[in-house]
Amino acid sequence: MRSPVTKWMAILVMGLALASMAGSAWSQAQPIPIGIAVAQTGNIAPAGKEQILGAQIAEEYLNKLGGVNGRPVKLVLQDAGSDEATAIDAFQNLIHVAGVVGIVGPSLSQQAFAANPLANRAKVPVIGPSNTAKGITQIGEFVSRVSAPVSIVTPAAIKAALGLRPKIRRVAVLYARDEAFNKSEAEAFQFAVTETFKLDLVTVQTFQTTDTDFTAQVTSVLNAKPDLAIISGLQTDGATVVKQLRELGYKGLIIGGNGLNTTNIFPVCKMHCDGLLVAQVYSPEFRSKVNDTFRSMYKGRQDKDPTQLSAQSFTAVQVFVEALRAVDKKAAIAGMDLATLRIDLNRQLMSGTYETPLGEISFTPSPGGEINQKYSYMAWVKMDADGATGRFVYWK
Ligand code: 1QQ
Repeated sequence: MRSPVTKWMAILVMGLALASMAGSAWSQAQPIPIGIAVAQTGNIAPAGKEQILGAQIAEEYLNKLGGVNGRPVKLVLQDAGSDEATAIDAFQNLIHVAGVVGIVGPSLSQQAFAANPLANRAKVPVIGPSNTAKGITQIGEFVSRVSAPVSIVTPAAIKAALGLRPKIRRVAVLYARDEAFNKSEAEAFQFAVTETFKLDLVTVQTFQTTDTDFTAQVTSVLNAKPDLAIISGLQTDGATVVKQLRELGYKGLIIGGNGLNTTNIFPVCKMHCDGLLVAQVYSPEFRSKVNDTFRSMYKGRQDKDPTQLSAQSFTAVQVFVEALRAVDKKAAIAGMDLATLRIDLNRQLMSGTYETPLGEISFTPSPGGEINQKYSYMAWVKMDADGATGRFVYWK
């Protein structure tokens, strides 16, 4: 293993070499590097896997269509881990060593608040594939996201729950207090409960994403007698809260936040996942040319429908590639230095409109970068009789 000092020396030397390259024009045949800095390790790695798959399908699909006007793109994968330090390292590497034109990542909002400022200072465009906390795009003008923020998604889930059970009045919220995303999402849920829908917030319980026993919180929730429980956690902790709520006798509806928006929860809450409501900004059933193709390419690899996380990372890569094509048409990328290309690419991507698996999307004007998206959905979890496998069932 290399020592940290040796590692950073190597990065510095390679970075200097790249900096001198950045001044010269790109060769025509060179694939265009796009950085993918999502979780390959740590507690959110299962989400990162889905994101990498979506990005790789986009790479294959877009290169088959000619890449950037004849020149292929190439994903550069760098493990952003599940913490801030690893995400920062990944960003440094992609920006200064790999010389990517832009970055898709990181997986968590918590990491984005730490790593995105580096990219913003270096004038490297970052597209958040799954960062939903309030304040992400305010990090700077080089930061955008294809993930709808919590303020949009959370009221839709409560509205759907009320549609199913109009008599709901008493609401409990449980959330992970150690993640920026969960704090933001829980705040948005609470606002929707008390202000938008004028319901009674009967208890708010917090936990840590590393916790495994939620008996104390669940007991407090049961004592408060809610008819709706809302959980904002990540995959394993969030699904364990669902499981323990049911095991201890909770019978009401449960809404899961974006952290539970994955089939990876099924092995954790098993049959207790059944009936869980999760708001969606992607549906595999959305009919369009690009989504039909994405869905069938995904099914070819996984034998199941794509998840929102995969669709969003596909979309982020697609946005980069379509914006690169547009930049190249205005002034050939082949004659451009990397620093100029990154700035032009950011400007271009923010102003485009894209037909993606998420539907038609665009971004709020600079320095906005917030996604404009037409469609949203609700889904509930339907587990199979064996309690081991299941699926999300969508409705509009
Ligand atoms: C965020 C999220 C996570 C659930 C993405 C994996 O929404 O961190 O903002």
